[in-house]
Amino acid sequence: MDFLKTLGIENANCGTSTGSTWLGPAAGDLQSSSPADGTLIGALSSTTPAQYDQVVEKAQAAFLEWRSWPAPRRGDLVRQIGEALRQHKNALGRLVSYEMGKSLQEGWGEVQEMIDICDFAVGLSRQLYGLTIHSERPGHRMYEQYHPLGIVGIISAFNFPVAVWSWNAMLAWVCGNVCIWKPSEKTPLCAIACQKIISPILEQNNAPEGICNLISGNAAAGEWMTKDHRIALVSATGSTRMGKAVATAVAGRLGRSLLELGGNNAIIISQDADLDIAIMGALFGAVGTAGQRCTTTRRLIIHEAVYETVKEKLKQAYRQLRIGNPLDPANHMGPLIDKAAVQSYLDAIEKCRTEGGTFLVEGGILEGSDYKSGCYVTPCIAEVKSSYTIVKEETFAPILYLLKYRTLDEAINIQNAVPQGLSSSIMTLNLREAEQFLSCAGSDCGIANVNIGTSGAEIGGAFGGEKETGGGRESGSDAWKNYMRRQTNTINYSTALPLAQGIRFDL
Ligand code: UN1
Repeated sequence: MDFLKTLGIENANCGTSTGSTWLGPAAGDLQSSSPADGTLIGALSSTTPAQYDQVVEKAQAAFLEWRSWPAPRRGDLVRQIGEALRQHKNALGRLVSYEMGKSLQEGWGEVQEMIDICDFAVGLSRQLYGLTIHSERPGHRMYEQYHPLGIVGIISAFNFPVAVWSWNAMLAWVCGNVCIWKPSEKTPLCAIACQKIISPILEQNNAPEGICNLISGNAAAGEWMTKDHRIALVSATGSTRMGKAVATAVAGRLGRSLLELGGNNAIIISQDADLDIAIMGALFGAVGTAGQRCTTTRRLIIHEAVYETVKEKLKQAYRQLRIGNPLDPANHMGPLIDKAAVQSYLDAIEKCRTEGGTFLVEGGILEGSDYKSGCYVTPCIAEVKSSYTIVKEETFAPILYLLKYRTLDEAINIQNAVPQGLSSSIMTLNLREAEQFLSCAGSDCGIANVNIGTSGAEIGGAFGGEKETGGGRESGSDAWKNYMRRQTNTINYSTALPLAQGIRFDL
């Protein structure tokens, strides 16, 4: 595993860092195994409560200096991080693939997503625009400006072990914040690798120690941040259950949270669809990342006129899938993250069958020497009714549900009739259908696409969703505003003091 050496993490044993400094001693209590082959890749140490306090204090001190750096200078540091990520794209992409289990193509894609957000953030560092507003009073001027918040706590999930952190961190930094990252305990080495890539750049630029912090451990380490009034914003990615706990704790102290939670994404396939595009979009959406993206396609809502044809084409396409070691570029799909995920997949299949679902492509655990980690499963397809409870749940696994519709109104109702609201698509060449889907009476999701699948969003758009997806927006567009506080300024350059609303207050 030459990439472990290239990234300097063969002997990673610390899990807490304030930038270039690693806080010991190393306990080795947190272990990371590859779902690809079951190998123990490394052991590191969970952050202790005392170390957490040290990190927060460093971060607070660093903020006082960092916020006064001109934003374009902060952007230049992010530009250098983007350059370093380009140099490490191969090795870091391999580590993502090995520690998380996604295909190598997707591992590299994830690092590319980090590079893209760096470029985006560099441009932003020369913008961060506010508005000017006309005052009702003579000789007065109004404007609004944006200031950094302070410490941004980032809780990230195993499925995008590096990219989603970078969406948050790169924007937070150019905005003048400092970050504390608590990665998933299932993918800690990816986080350590990022810290090691970035720390020489921090040193070369004399950036204050404490702008780029890492803490490690299980959910408890994340909870410290949600309850800590010193953490101005907690940005959390993960399940709806986790998000509700974060939202409640942060709201209890009137802090800010930014949530990117579960999805239950559907593609509507109309009778006017280009079926080749529809099948490829559905295939990547459903089996890419082994169904472990928040944007994974979980439901296909298919017009009755093309239902049988789509079924046949899907069956054929699924037969051609290659499942195996994610580092082998010939494979489309790797393992699930761990055995608990395999169990959830089996439970969902069982539940679907009990509710009356019929399986068009059967699921199951793959066995044999290539699959010795026990985490490899077969992607499956079931015909269901939208009333089934399992169809309303997000199971982080490659299970695709098929539903039939007659009118577009009915299809849109089915698509919206789940608690989650992240991503959605329609496959149609019919302009009227596409526009109805995109109208306010159409999809209720944060992302709505035409003739592309539900997953694989570009970083330039705001990313996030409605309802139980949490309502947050990260990455592109004006998502940067989440990382800043807005200040309205009114300046009087006249020789009088007129009051707003014409109020008289004379002596
Ligand atoms: C996630 O699964 O948490 O749109 C993020 C996509 C990726 C990001 C997914 N760009 O599928």
